Amino acid sequence: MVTPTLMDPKLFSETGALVRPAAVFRSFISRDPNSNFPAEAGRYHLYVSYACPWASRCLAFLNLKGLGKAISFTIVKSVYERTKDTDDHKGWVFPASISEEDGAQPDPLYGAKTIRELYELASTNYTGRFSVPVLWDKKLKTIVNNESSEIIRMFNSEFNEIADNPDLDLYPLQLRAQIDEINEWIYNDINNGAYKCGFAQKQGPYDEAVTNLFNGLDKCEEILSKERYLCGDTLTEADIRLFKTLIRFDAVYAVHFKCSKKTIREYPNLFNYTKELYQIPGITSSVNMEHIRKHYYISHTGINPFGIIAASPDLDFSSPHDRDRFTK
Ligand SMILES: N[C@@H](CCC(=O)N[C@@H](CS)C(=O)NCC(=O)O)C(=O)O
Repeated sequence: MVTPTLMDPKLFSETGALVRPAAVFRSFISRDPNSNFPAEAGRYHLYVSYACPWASRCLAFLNLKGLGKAISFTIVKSVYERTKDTDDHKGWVFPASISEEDGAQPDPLYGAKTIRELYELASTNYTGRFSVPVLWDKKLKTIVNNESSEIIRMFNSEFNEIADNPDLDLYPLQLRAQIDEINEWIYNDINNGAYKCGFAQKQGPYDEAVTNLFNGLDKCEEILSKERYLCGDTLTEADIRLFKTLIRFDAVYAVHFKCSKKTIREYPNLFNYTKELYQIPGITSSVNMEHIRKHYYISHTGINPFGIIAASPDLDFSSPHDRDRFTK
């Protein structure tokens, strides 16, 4: 059986709207040493793509929390390739050597050629998507979790005894309700909203998605005109989640996904906020614009059949931003 990708017709409702399937591996790593998956240095490995907004937010958390020594990671190649000779599935693959593509690395654990192989190693009867991120347990040789919203929570709170940056809390108790509420509409209207625009198969669902997307961005612009971050003066998980969409927006989503009403650089607060977040070192190193641009324009053959990579706008996210104006 060939596992679906986002281009698969089964992932669309009868109205032609994209319906993103839920991740399958949902175990939790815990700080409790007696749990099934205790937080231990050297035990877990993160497989990610720089191109994928969901996977690369895990990498940002790993960097920000200072977990680089405790949790190893590997970056896949930017563009989907055939994953088996015997069927037509295309998905994430590893390079054969470190020199094949800048930023991508061979699988150091099993010499796997594809992410699919890892799913098949973890489960013999798996029928879901072969998606990244994959949080792998080297000891039990299995996937702990492949849902980024849960992986970032584990990185935030469960590894503090071995993290270099244990005091950074991106999901603080007093802001949890507010973060959850913001995440909900930002995910639906903006993070996944851009995908709903890009993969819509009928005009109606596209029109609805693009309206909701720009209403959502207008709402963020309004919040960020009054506050430094989405939840006030504290950087939180909600900001990292929004950032991963904003950094892709002008170079990819505006063109490739037809998110064309406005660019992020036309929103003064959103643009300066994107620059501020980009300039935080753990976030900078989670962004690779080459992988991002190549992935979307070349891998999504259903919406860009000739694989032409659109010219990049002239954007410098390293240039000065104005967000210090909120410093008290
Ligand atoms: N629920 C997942 C979604 C991850 C996801 O959709 N990843 C995409 C890349 S952006 C993927 O790996 N797709 C491969 C496929 O569909 O075959 C998460 O947030 O972790």
